[in-house]
Amino acid sequence: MSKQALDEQQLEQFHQTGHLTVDRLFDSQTIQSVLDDLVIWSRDFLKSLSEKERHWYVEKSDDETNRLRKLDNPAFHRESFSELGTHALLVPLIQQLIGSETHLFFSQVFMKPPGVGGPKPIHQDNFYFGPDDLDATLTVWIALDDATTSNGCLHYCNQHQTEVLPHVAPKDEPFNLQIRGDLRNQLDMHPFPIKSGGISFHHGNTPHFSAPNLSERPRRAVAFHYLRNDARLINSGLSYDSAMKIAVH
Ligand SMILES: O=C(O)CCC(=O)C(=O)O
Repeated sequence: MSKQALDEQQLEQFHQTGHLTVDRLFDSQTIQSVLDDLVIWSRDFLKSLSEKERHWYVEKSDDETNRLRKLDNPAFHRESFSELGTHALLVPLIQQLIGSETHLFFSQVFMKPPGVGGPKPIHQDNFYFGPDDLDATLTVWIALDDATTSNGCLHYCNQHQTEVLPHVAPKDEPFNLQIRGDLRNQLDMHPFPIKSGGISFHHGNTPHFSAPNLSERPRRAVAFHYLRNDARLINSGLSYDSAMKIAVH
């Protein structure tokens, strides 16, 4: 395994735009073993859900199969994901972007089943996390399938944001926090397609969204969220269980 480092141009791009795409960091064998585990976990998880939980985790659709929209804390629950989030190819890049002493505090698998995978509205992760230092969080989004403009790749604003903007959520969808309408209309958003095994890094202040999956192909991805060890989440929109922290070396 040859170690990689981000070059000056990549670091500059991250600091200017708030995001950076790195193609094919992980090979197809590594990604396939994560996907195999995801299929098993998803099946078991769907069976275990109560009616109330289904509202949070399952896409609205008439199709009774394969409708899970997300899974929380994969890095805590599944070894395949904790290995990916602390992988020797990834850790040096995280350290270059936010510092050498960090931990993984939360992770999520985002799934967009073909045809029914819904949008993730425009938001800044730091609104959810509420860190005391806005530069201390980093999201590492790894494409498990090719993410394209038709199956719901991420869209980013290319202008680094120094502030966290006000967010609102629809009454029946507290998980869908989004930047207030008048403010989101001023943001210039662009799609960033990425192949399976590629990584999209984003700063916690970077506005991003994903569109619905209108294609016949799944779009699955895992997002790992890291925090510098000297920072604290003091004003979080959701609660994060500190017992689920994973050290990153
Ligand atoms: O994968 C998606 O559709 C949304 C991802 C996201 O919002 C995030 O990683 O912060």
